[in-house]
Amino acid sequence: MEVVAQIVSNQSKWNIFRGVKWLWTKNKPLTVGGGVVVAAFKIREVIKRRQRRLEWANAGRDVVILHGLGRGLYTPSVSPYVMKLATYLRMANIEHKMDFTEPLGPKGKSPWITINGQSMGDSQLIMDFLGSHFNKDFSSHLNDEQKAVAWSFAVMVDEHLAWTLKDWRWVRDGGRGVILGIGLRPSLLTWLPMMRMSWKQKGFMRAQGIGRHTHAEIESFARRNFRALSNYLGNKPFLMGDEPCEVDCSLFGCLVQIRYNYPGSPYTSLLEHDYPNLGAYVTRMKERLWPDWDDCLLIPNLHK
Ligand SMILES: N[C@@H](CCC(=O)N[C@@H](CS)C(=O)NCC(=O)O)C(=O)O
Repeated sequence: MEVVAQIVSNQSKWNIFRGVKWLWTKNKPLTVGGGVVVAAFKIREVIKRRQRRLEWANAGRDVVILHGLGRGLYTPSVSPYVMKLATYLRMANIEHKMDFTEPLGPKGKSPWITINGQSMGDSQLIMDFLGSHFNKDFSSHLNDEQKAVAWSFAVMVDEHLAWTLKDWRWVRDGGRGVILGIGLRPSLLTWLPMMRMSWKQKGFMRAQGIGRHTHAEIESFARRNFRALSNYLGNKPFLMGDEPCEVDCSLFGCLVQIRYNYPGSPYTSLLEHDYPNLGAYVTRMKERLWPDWDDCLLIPNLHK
């Protein structure tokens, strides 16, 4: 996937270079003027980045800054992985602040964190790190077999279900749900970056493998995941029993996107009608860990 991202970014750099070369042959003063403006913007951005880093480094001992993508109108973030980590921070009662100014971190992905001046990427690695740093283990009461099940479900949700859902979000829906979710109106101005993002995601999905299947095949995988999750959850309040644990953060992060940010998708009704225990689970997790949900939205309390 890194290779695809590299090709995409090299391609756009090459296009910019060709554009500048063309402008230089047509109008040199305009090219120089444009260059000065771009340089001024870049320098301003570098200064701002430095200031932000300094601010994050001084946030306080052991205060986590969670950097994430897309504060939404309906969910605190439109990213399942950001919701996963934000939910974990709440479950572990770790002091944290959200930041949406620099969503992509050291691994070029969202979320990432800054803690005590150090940055770190990947929701799972971050959770593992925070768990040992703050001495939190929500799965300690599980036996080895249950731990194996919990880990398998976490991997299924993060590395399979989430990818099947990307097919709806970025390919079938072309990013429309995301545009609406972050409070923008579908227009030429919003469609162009979304088309670029959608194209980029298609490349990732092809490299991962899921993007080589038909929509129907991908949807059947997703439905199989939902069935397995619903069957395993049964009448339990949380996936592994009476109390939420780490795997619930992954599951909630994914399912909550379906409930709020997948308008028109076949998955929304699946959650509410076919597997109502999963729908009730989302509500339960939200009430338990996000009592201030409405305050965390892009426009606080808009839907109250
Ligand atoms: N394994 C990573 C996955 C993170 C991920 O894929 N994040 C998406 C947002 S939902 C992202 O950063 N997408 C931007 C991109 O791929 O360029 C994690 O768990 O943190």
